[in-house]
Amino acid sequence: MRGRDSSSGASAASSSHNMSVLESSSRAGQVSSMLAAGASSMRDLPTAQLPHRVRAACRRLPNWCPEFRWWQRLQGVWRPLLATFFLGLLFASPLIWSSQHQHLGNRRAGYRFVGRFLHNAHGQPIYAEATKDAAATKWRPKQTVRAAIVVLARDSDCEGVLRSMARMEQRFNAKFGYPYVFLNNDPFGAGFVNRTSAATSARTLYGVIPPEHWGYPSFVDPKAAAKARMDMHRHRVLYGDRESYHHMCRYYSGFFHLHPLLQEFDYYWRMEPDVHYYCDLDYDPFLYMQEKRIKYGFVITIEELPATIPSLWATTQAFMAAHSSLLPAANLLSFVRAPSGDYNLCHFWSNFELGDVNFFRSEAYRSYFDYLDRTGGFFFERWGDAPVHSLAAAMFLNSTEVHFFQDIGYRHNSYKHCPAEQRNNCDCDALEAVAFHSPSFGVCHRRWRNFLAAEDAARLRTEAARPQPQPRVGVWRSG
Ligand SMILES: Nc1nc2c(ncn2[C@@H]2O[C@H](COP(=O)(O)OP(=O)(O)O)[C@@H](O)[C@H]2O)c(=O)[nH]1
Ligand SMILES: [Mg+2]
Repeated sequence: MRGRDSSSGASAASSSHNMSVLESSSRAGQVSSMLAAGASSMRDLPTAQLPHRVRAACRRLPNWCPEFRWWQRLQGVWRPLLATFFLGLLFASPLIWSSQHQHLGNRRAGYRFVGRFLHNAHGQPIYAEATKDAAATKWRPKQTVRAAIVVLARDSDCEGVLRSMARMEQRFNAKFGYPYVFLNNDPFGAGFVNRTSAATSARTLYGVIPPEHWGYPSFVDPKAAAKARMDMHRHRVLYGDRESYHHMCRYYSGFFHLHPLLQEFDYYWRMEPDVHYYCDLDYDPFLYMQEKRIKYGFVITIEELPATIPSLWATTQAFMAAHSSLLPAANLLSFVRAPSGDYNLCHFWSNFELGDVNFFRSEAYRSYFDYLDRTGGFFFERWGDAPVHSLAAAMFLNSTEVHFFQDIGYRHNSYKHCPAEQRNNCDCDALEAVAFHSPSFGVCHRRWRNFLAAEDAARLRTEAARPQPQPRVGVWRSG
């Protein structure tokens, strides 16, 4: 059976072979007659006229046929050139992929290796080794600046914090992987910890505020503070009646930078629940601040409600008189001082802040805060951390140390900054920024611009008045 089968199989194979030989010899005849009839080369032949092997390939991969014919048409160096290009693309694809998906980190371990060769806009490698601490499961970009995103919140703020985090990650932090530090006067619940840590691939740290940084100091009588809150309620002082709000403002004014969890950091970005970030941020603002020695960054500056700070300016003036040696000659006082000598109420809105933690740890700042605190103004009035930070910046910093991050689109409640220039994929209407900077809202932004312009003009005047160096003329001495 097997012999007969195999012989019949062999004869079938040989007959099909003979047929294909016949077919190909007749096809060869046709091809040569086509060529004789005027086709300049085989590449000009229609598919049906292609040689046997080519047609066989076309039958197997019918969609390839046109491409194949196109490939056949290539002459000279084009074939090796294109082949090299496609092979290069094949090998580069992991690199291209991982540069687009850096935030996936070690979930794509295969790409970690190629990631080591990627560098950010400042020339630093983007990837680093996985950390071995509690966040070992999380993998993060190399930290070139010791910086963190700082969030003061309660468990009840969780939903709002998650919304802010989603925007922060989308616009900035997925690329840079800075850790989050969450602070609370009560321990965070497991729900808050689990949900916020799942919202980022960066490290997340959770800290309880020491009671001595949140409660009443020994020199403030809580009963007197309660009475002051009732007065503020009667006079409709915004948030004046909320006891926890007073503690919050005092904490951000005097203590957040002393929290043990912040000791490993030099810079912070303050984030609040339910804020919006409208534009992509492709550079690292912390690195920018470090390189330019910027100590404080803002996006919105507005006027404070006078009823919240009746005696803050007088107390600040008294401090300046008592500690004049702490004030540098170049400062920002003319930005906050009205022509009358009063406080013009302009302050940097501190729900958005990019700052140098060491500025708040400095002797000058600490003594200013202690001076204010001793008066009890955080409890008997409703001093906000925003005017306190701003007045400190005005006294102790110069114009190169405070930066308006005009390219960061931001909204907190009803106030919004939408960049008019340097719009990087912004999801907000630039015209609204114009509305925001209109006379009714933008008075402090205008004052800031005018302040910088006046400084520039003064610098130019000083430079023009400086005696110009005389051209050096060679003196020839004889003998
Ligand atoms: N842990 C804690 N955080 C608070 C408390 N009060 C306010 N915060 C936080 O402090 C920040 C400012 O508070 P918020 O109510 O947004 O004040 P507003 O921005 O001035 O309206 C936010 O990050 C809040 O989550 C509090 O009693 N405990
Ligand atoms: Mg808020």
